[in-house]
Amino acid sequence: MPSNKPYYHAIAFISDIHGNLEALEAILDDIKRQQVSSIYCLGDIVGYGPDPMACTRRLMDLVESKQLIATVAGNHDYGVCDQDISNFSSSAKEVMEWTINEMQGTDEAGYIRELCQKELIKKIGRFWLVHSTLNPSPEKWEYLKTKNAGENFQDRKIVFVGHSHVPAIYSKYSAGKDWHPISLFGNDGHYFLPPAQKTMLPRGKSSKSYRLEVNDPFPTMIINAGSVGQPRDNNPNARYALYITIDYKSYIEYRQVGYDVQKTVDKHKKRGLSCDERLATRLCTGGNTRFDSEFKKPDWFPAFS
Ligand SMILES: [Mn+2]
Repeated sequence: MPSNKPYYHAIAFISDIHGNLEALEAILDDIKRQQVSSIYCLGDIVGYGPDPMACTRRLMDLVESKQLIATVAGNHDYGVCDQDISNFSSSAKEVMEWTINEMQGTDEAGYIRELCQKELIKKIGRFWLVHSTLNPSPEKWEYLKTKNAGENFQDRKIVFVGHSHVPAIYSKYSAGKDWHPISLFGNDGHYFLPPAQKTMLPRGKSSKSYRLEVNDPFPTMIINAGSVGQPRDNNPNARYALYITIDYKSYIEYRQVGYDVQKTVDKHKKRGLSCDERLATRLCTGGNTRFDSEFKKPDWFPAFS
């Protein structure tokens, strides 16, 4: 009997989890609700956040149950492996020393190490995965900029990236004509930033922040999936992206999920590193390291000493 149900297939792209277990769990619950077939991870499982072990273990379990199909390492994962963190900012460095110590000799550290020994660019069908850039080579950990944009488009392929913690879609043939230079932080090209919701959704609630129909059947695009555990686009919700196929149409969908940020902030306070107040503030504001008239300090925000 022919079925009238449309064909539906969804792949989830998650990135920059950064040891934020509450955000990761909230995202994984939403992924379940979206009937996702497989998950790809774009790196930075650890760093900044207070739960590097639990987040790594959660991903190891997803590999075991064949839900997480591919992962590429990020620069913070690399920090755990080769322990060369001289290029890190002072807060990233402080947390990395703590993370290395926390993970020392564990199976979780072994998993991260294994990840760092694998290729930093993965090709899976029409998708390319890389944490930073294809060119210059990924281990330079550069950000997408106008000067390296051209080399990062792979003709008739979709490249998924992370690293900047800012969701964005770049298309080489945006206007169906010439390609335009792109810049992550400038305003000089054809790129799209999904609109930012500036307040946290109630815990466990989720919404679609943007859905783009992919009109070209063989598109040439770069997509930044945004950050699960430390967004930096003034939207504090946990974030990820879906690639959805419904019948003959494909869509890129950005999703945002509210999570128990208070719990994560309390873990920062408990950890007591000198950068923890700054990092906790960042989680509440969606990237800013201080509260102001736009991003007010929540009344539950603890006093850090
Ligand atoms: Mn990162």
